[in-house]
Amino acid sequence: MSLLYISDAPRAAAWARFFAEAAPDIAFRVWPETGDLADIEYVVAWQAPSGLLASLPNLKVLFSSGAGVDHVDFSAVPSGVQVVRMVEPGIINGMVEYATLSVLALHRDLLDYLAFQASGAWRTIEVLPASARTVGVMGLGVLGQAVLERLGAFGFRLRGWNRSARRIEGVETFAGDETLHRFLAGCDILICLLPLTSQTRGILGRGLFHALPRGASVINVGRGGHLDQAALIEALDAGQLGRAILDVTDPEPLPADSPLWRHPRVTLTPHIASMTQPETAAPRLLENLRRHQRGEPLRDVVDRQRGY
Ligand code: OXD
Repeated sequence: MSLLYISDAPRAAAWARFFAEAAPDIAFRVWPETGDLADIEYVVAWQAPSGLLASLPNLKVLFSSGAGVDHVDFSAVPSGVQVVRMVEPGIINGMVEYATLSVLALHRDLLDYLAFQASGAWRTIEVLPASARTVGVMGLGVLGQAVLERLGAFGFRLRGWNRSARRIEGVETFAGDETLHRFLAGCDILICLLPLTSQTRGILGRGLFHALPRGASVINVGRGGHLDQAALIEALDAGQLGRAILDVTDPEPLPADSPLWRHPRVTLTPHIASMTQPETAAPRLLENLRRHQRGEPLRDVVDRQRGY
């Protein structure tokens, strides 16, 4: 029985070291050194080379090496194969750090102060307590909940929106499309942590921006496909939105001629908010794989119908 790992060489080396020590019974293969294709029961990949999965007669589980699975072509994954998202402490901590960094930068007007400094201006903006601001998170999965928990420690008022109902202590939660505008109406800072599906594509668009209080800011750490870029620029230029912090764009990398690069109220980072960390991801994946071997249900399985 073997596991095929598909990624870059430095990551592969870290994963291989872990498996050699913690699971010597599993043959750890690194693409393209597959060994006998019939031996492969597990694949770990961001994107498997086209046609590969169908050529593995005994494949049982495809583990995504990232939290999102919108890049997976489900039509190329044989129907009996389960797909599992990567949910591991390294990804969660990275996202909590990035969301906290962004919310505090907006809350404490850091981006304005960087601009004041660049123009040599000694200017102050009234300092508000965290309790005067409401932060709303769209998408209340593991990442969204971890972000809310950390932000709560600063004293922000918290809201969350999710397709299905969730109860989270200290957070005013909303469920389903019919509550979206009520949720948005109270958010000074909005964080998008939704999965990208046909229902959420373009959700950060004109209607949503106008449902936010005037001057609200948006942080997108979901996917570039959630955002209507033209609507964002229009809302920023009209003053409807204060600022946008974007870690993801569509396409990636962002083309050099995109107006987002130079917009004075857009802050961009190149999809680095959070990354799978081999030290924490490999043990987590092995634990899940062992569950599968024992015939127990896998954790973090993707519902193909829903797409997340
Ligand atoms: C992920 C990502 O899905 O890095 O893990 O975006």
